[in-house]
Amino acid sequence: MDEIHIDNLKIFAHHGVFQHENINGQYFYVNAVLYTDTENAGISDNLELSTDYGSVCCLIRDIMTGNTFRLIETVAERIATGILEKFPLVEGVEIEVRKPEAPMEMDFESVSVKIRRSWHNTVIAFGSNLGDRKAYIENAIREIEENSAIKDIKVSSFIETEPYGYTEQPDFLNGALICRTYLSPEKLLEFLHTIENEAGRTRKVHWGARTLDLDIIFYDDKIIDTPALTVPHIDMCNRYFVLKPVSEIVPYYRHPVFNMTVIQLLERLERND
Ligand code: PH2
Ligand code: MG
Ligand code: MG
Repeated sequence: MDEIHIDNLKIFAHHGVFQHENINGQYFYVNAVLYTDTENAGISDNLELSTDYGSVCCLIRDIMTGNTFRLIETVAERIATGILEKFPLVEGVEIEVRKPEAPMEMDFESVSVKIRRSWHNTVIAFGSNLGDRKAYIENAIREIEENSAIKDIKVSSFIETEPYGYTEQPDFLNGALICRTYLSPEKLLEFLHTIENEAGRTRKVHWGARTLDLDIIFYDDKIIDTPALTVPHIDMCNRYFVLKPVSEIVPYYRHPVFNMTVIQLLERLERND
């Protein structure tokens, strides 16, 4: 990916853990790398097809002077997500915030934080088999759409499916969506859990009936195996109610473990049934 660099943008601001820092202020220096494809702009010589570094510098200044944060971690986080939200051609950013006048009675050049944030593709499956199933799902999609950390959402059609696994429960309404997010898988999962909880989801019976279930199916081509999260979804290859809607929106998304596309996984499942 091509890069646009902003080096040592000097800004007077009031961030810090100590009160005297918040009152007196000090100079901060910001380094930014914008990961973006510059080929179209380079060929056409048209700024509209690139990202104006001047506008990015103004945004950095406004975030730094319009807020007082305790941590340079927060300064960096807000700059990174601010740029990703405001400049659609920027795929990722690296932000370094330096503080050469940090209040320490020692000889040092500067202290700094450097973070990387970028847009990721993620596929989320949803299901409901209690109450107004369509309303629970539509409300969840609305909440996902309203989150500024998520963009480019494409939703499948909804399908009626018989319960899989524990079969003594009502039929499901299922579907899937693909979107882009700068949330980490863990933060995305937290966000999906808050939507499930707002839908009155209880977790008494494992695999029991539920007002709303939101599962992360894919996150880029990442493989995650932690107690809290397994990505790709552990049982997706055996689930028609996942593969069918996912195949409708991203038939050629490739499962990073089995190295098969969604459409191939669906055909394999239908052959074996
Ligand atoms: N979800 C389950 C278990 N079984 N069956 C159908 N048809 N649809 C689901 O979403 C579903 C299921 C656990 O999440
Ligand atoms: Mg599930
Ligand atoms: Mg779940």
